[in-house]
Amino acid sequence: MIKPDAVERGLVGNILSDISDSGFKIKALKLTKLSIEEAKTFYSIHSERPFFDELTKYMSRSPIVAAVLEKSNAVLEFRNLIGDTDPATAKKGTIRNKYAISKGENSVHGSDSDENALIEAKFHFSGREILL
Ligand code: DAT
Ligand code: MG
Repeated sequence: MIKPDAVERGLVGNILSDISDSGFKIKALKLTKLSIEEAKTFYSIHSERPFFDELTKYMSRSPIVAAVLEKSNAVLEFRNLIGDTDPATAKKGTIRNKYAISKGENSVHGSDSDENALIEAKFHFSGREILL
């Protein structure tokens, strides 16, 4: 996902360009908006964390861009491209280093496993919206 802070600042083109330049193929793509309930479902793994309320309010405040990306070793490769959760420690040249505002408003989401990538792809897209 390209998160609200980045969509709000007109960074969708820059971020998709970084993603393509890093060799990812786009298999599904849409601009949409999460309701507070959808944000709570998407981030349910973090429901007991102190930042959950802040996180779900932020993720539902304005549009996001959802995408399914393909590359060999995609989960790890994408996490390398986006960098650490906190832009202050994200490596130079990573998307979060370049664009993120803070640990909370960090511009992009990446799945943390192949299993969760499939769950998250199905959360955002119907079968016919994902190109095989
Ligand atoms: P990541 O997005 O790098 O996988 P995560 O899964 O630990 O990070 O947390 C999910 C999101 O929750 C993260 O992108 C931003 C928010 N978040 C995490 N830790 C936070 C904190 N200490 N304060 C505020 N927001 C936080
Ligand atoms: Mg995570």
